[in-house]
Amino acid sequence: MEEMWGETEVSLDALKNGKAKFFDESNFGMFIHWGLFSSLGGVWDDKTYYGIGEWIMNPRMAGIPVEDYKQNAKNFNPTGFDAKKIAQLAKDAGMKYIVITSKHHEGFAMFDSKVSDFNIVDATPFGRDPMHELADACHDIGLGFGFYYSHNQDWTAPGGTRGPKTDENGKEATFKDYFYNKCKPQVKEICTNYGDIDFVWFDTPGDMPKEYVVELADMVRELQPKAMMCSRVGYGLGDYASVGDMEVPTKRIEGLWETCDTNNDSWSYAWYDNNFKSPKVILGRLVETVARGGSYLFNVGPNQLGVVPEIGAEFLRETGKWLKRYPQVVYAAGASPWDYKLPWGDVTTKGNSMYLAVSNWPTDGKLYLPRLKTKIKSAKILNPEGKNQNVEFTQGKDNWVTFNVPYKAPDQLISIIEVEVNVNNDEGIIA
Ligand code: H79
Repeated sequence: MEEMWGETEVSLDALKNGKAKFFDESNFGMFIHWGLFSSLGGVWDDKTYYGIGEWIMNPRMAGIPVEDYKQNAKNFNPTGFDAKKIAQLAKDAGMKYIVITSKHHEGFAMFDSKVSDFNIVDATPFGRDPMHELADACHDIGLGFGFYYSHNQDWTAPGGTRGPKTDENGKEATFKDYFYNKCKPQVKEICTNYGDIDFVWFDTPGDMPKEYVVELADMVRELQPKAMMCSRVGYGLGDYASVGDMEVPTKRIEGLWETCDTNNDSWSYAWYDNNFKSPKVILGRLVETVARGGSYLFNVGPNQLGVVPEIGAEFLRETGKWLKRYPQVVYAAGASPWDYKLPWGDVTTKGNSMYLAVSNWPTDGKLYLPRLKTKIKSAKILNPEGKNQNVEFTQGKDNWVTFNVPYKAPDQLISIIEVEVNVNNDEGIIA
């Protein structure tokens, strides 16, 4: 976990007071990066900039002047945006919640803001509040919902980190000006106007002064007591830790945490970015994250019309079909008894069961488990049609287990062998 993403220390209150239960058991959510940058799709002035699309304004990419960037809002008319369809996609994918960018570093509010008119309702021909539509769609369909908000960086607001150093009148602007004129009042809006929200996802606290972070976090707690706050708020004030962008940790991490990953290489839509993760890769990374003890927040980037690119959407639906076959492997599942990934895949647990999620099915009919400290009662290949198949095994003196498995992988994506053991996994390490 890298420092730049903010703190990884979190308080344990959320677990103690029970508000973490939904997050803890979900294990799979949808992240959505959508903003004014989506209208550019990686292109400025007829030139394509490779990288993460939402950073196009930055000097290391196109270096777009603030005024030019703001003018572009006139061209943003995402008439294809359909909140219900996106919520349905998340549901079909087997995701349990959605977190969407209400304002990214560019400073453009994707919601109806009375605080700054650089927002989707006032500055574009679109004139709708898509955050409202999505919040409602999630509530209706039974998904959790939350907002991403870039609280420190704001590249277009006077005084925001990496933003203009003066205001419209040429007067010097400080971070304090930005904080009280825009950041705090906008966070108040997203925490007031969209009903109960489940997540508030801040990002890149950098060296934002602690007093402001505390003030912001206190306000969120007061307005949305049930919302889970991501550790990237800074100074250890979050409810759950967020590890580095696109990082699936290689070692077990205790406590509540989440990894955020994206469906291709960019977070926001970029026309050239077709490097979509296949259902097998998505599922592999999801299972690996759960096996290390965490939750997987998987991103899609709707385009200039507000539509999720179809290849990514289709891959998510396939992912969801697998999760319907083996829901027990992911939802409310615990970490692997092993601290690391195994050669053929990974392991999740629940009660007296271990789920061996086999991505690389062995070609020689033998699957090994290293040093298991408890006796195995039974092992079976899970079959979605209900025809589970018992698996023969031997448990050697050195506690290595050998399973005799068929030569052909039972599932084209990831096959599951359920292993019943004597010890309840929730009560202690068994490997
Ligand atoms: O919202 C996503 C990213 O935009 C955000 N976090 C995730 C969830 C993020 N904020 N900061 N960073 C990521 C660090 C980004 C650094 C870089 Fe770059 C952006 C490296 C490559 C692109 C700036 C532009 C430095 C080189 C080019």
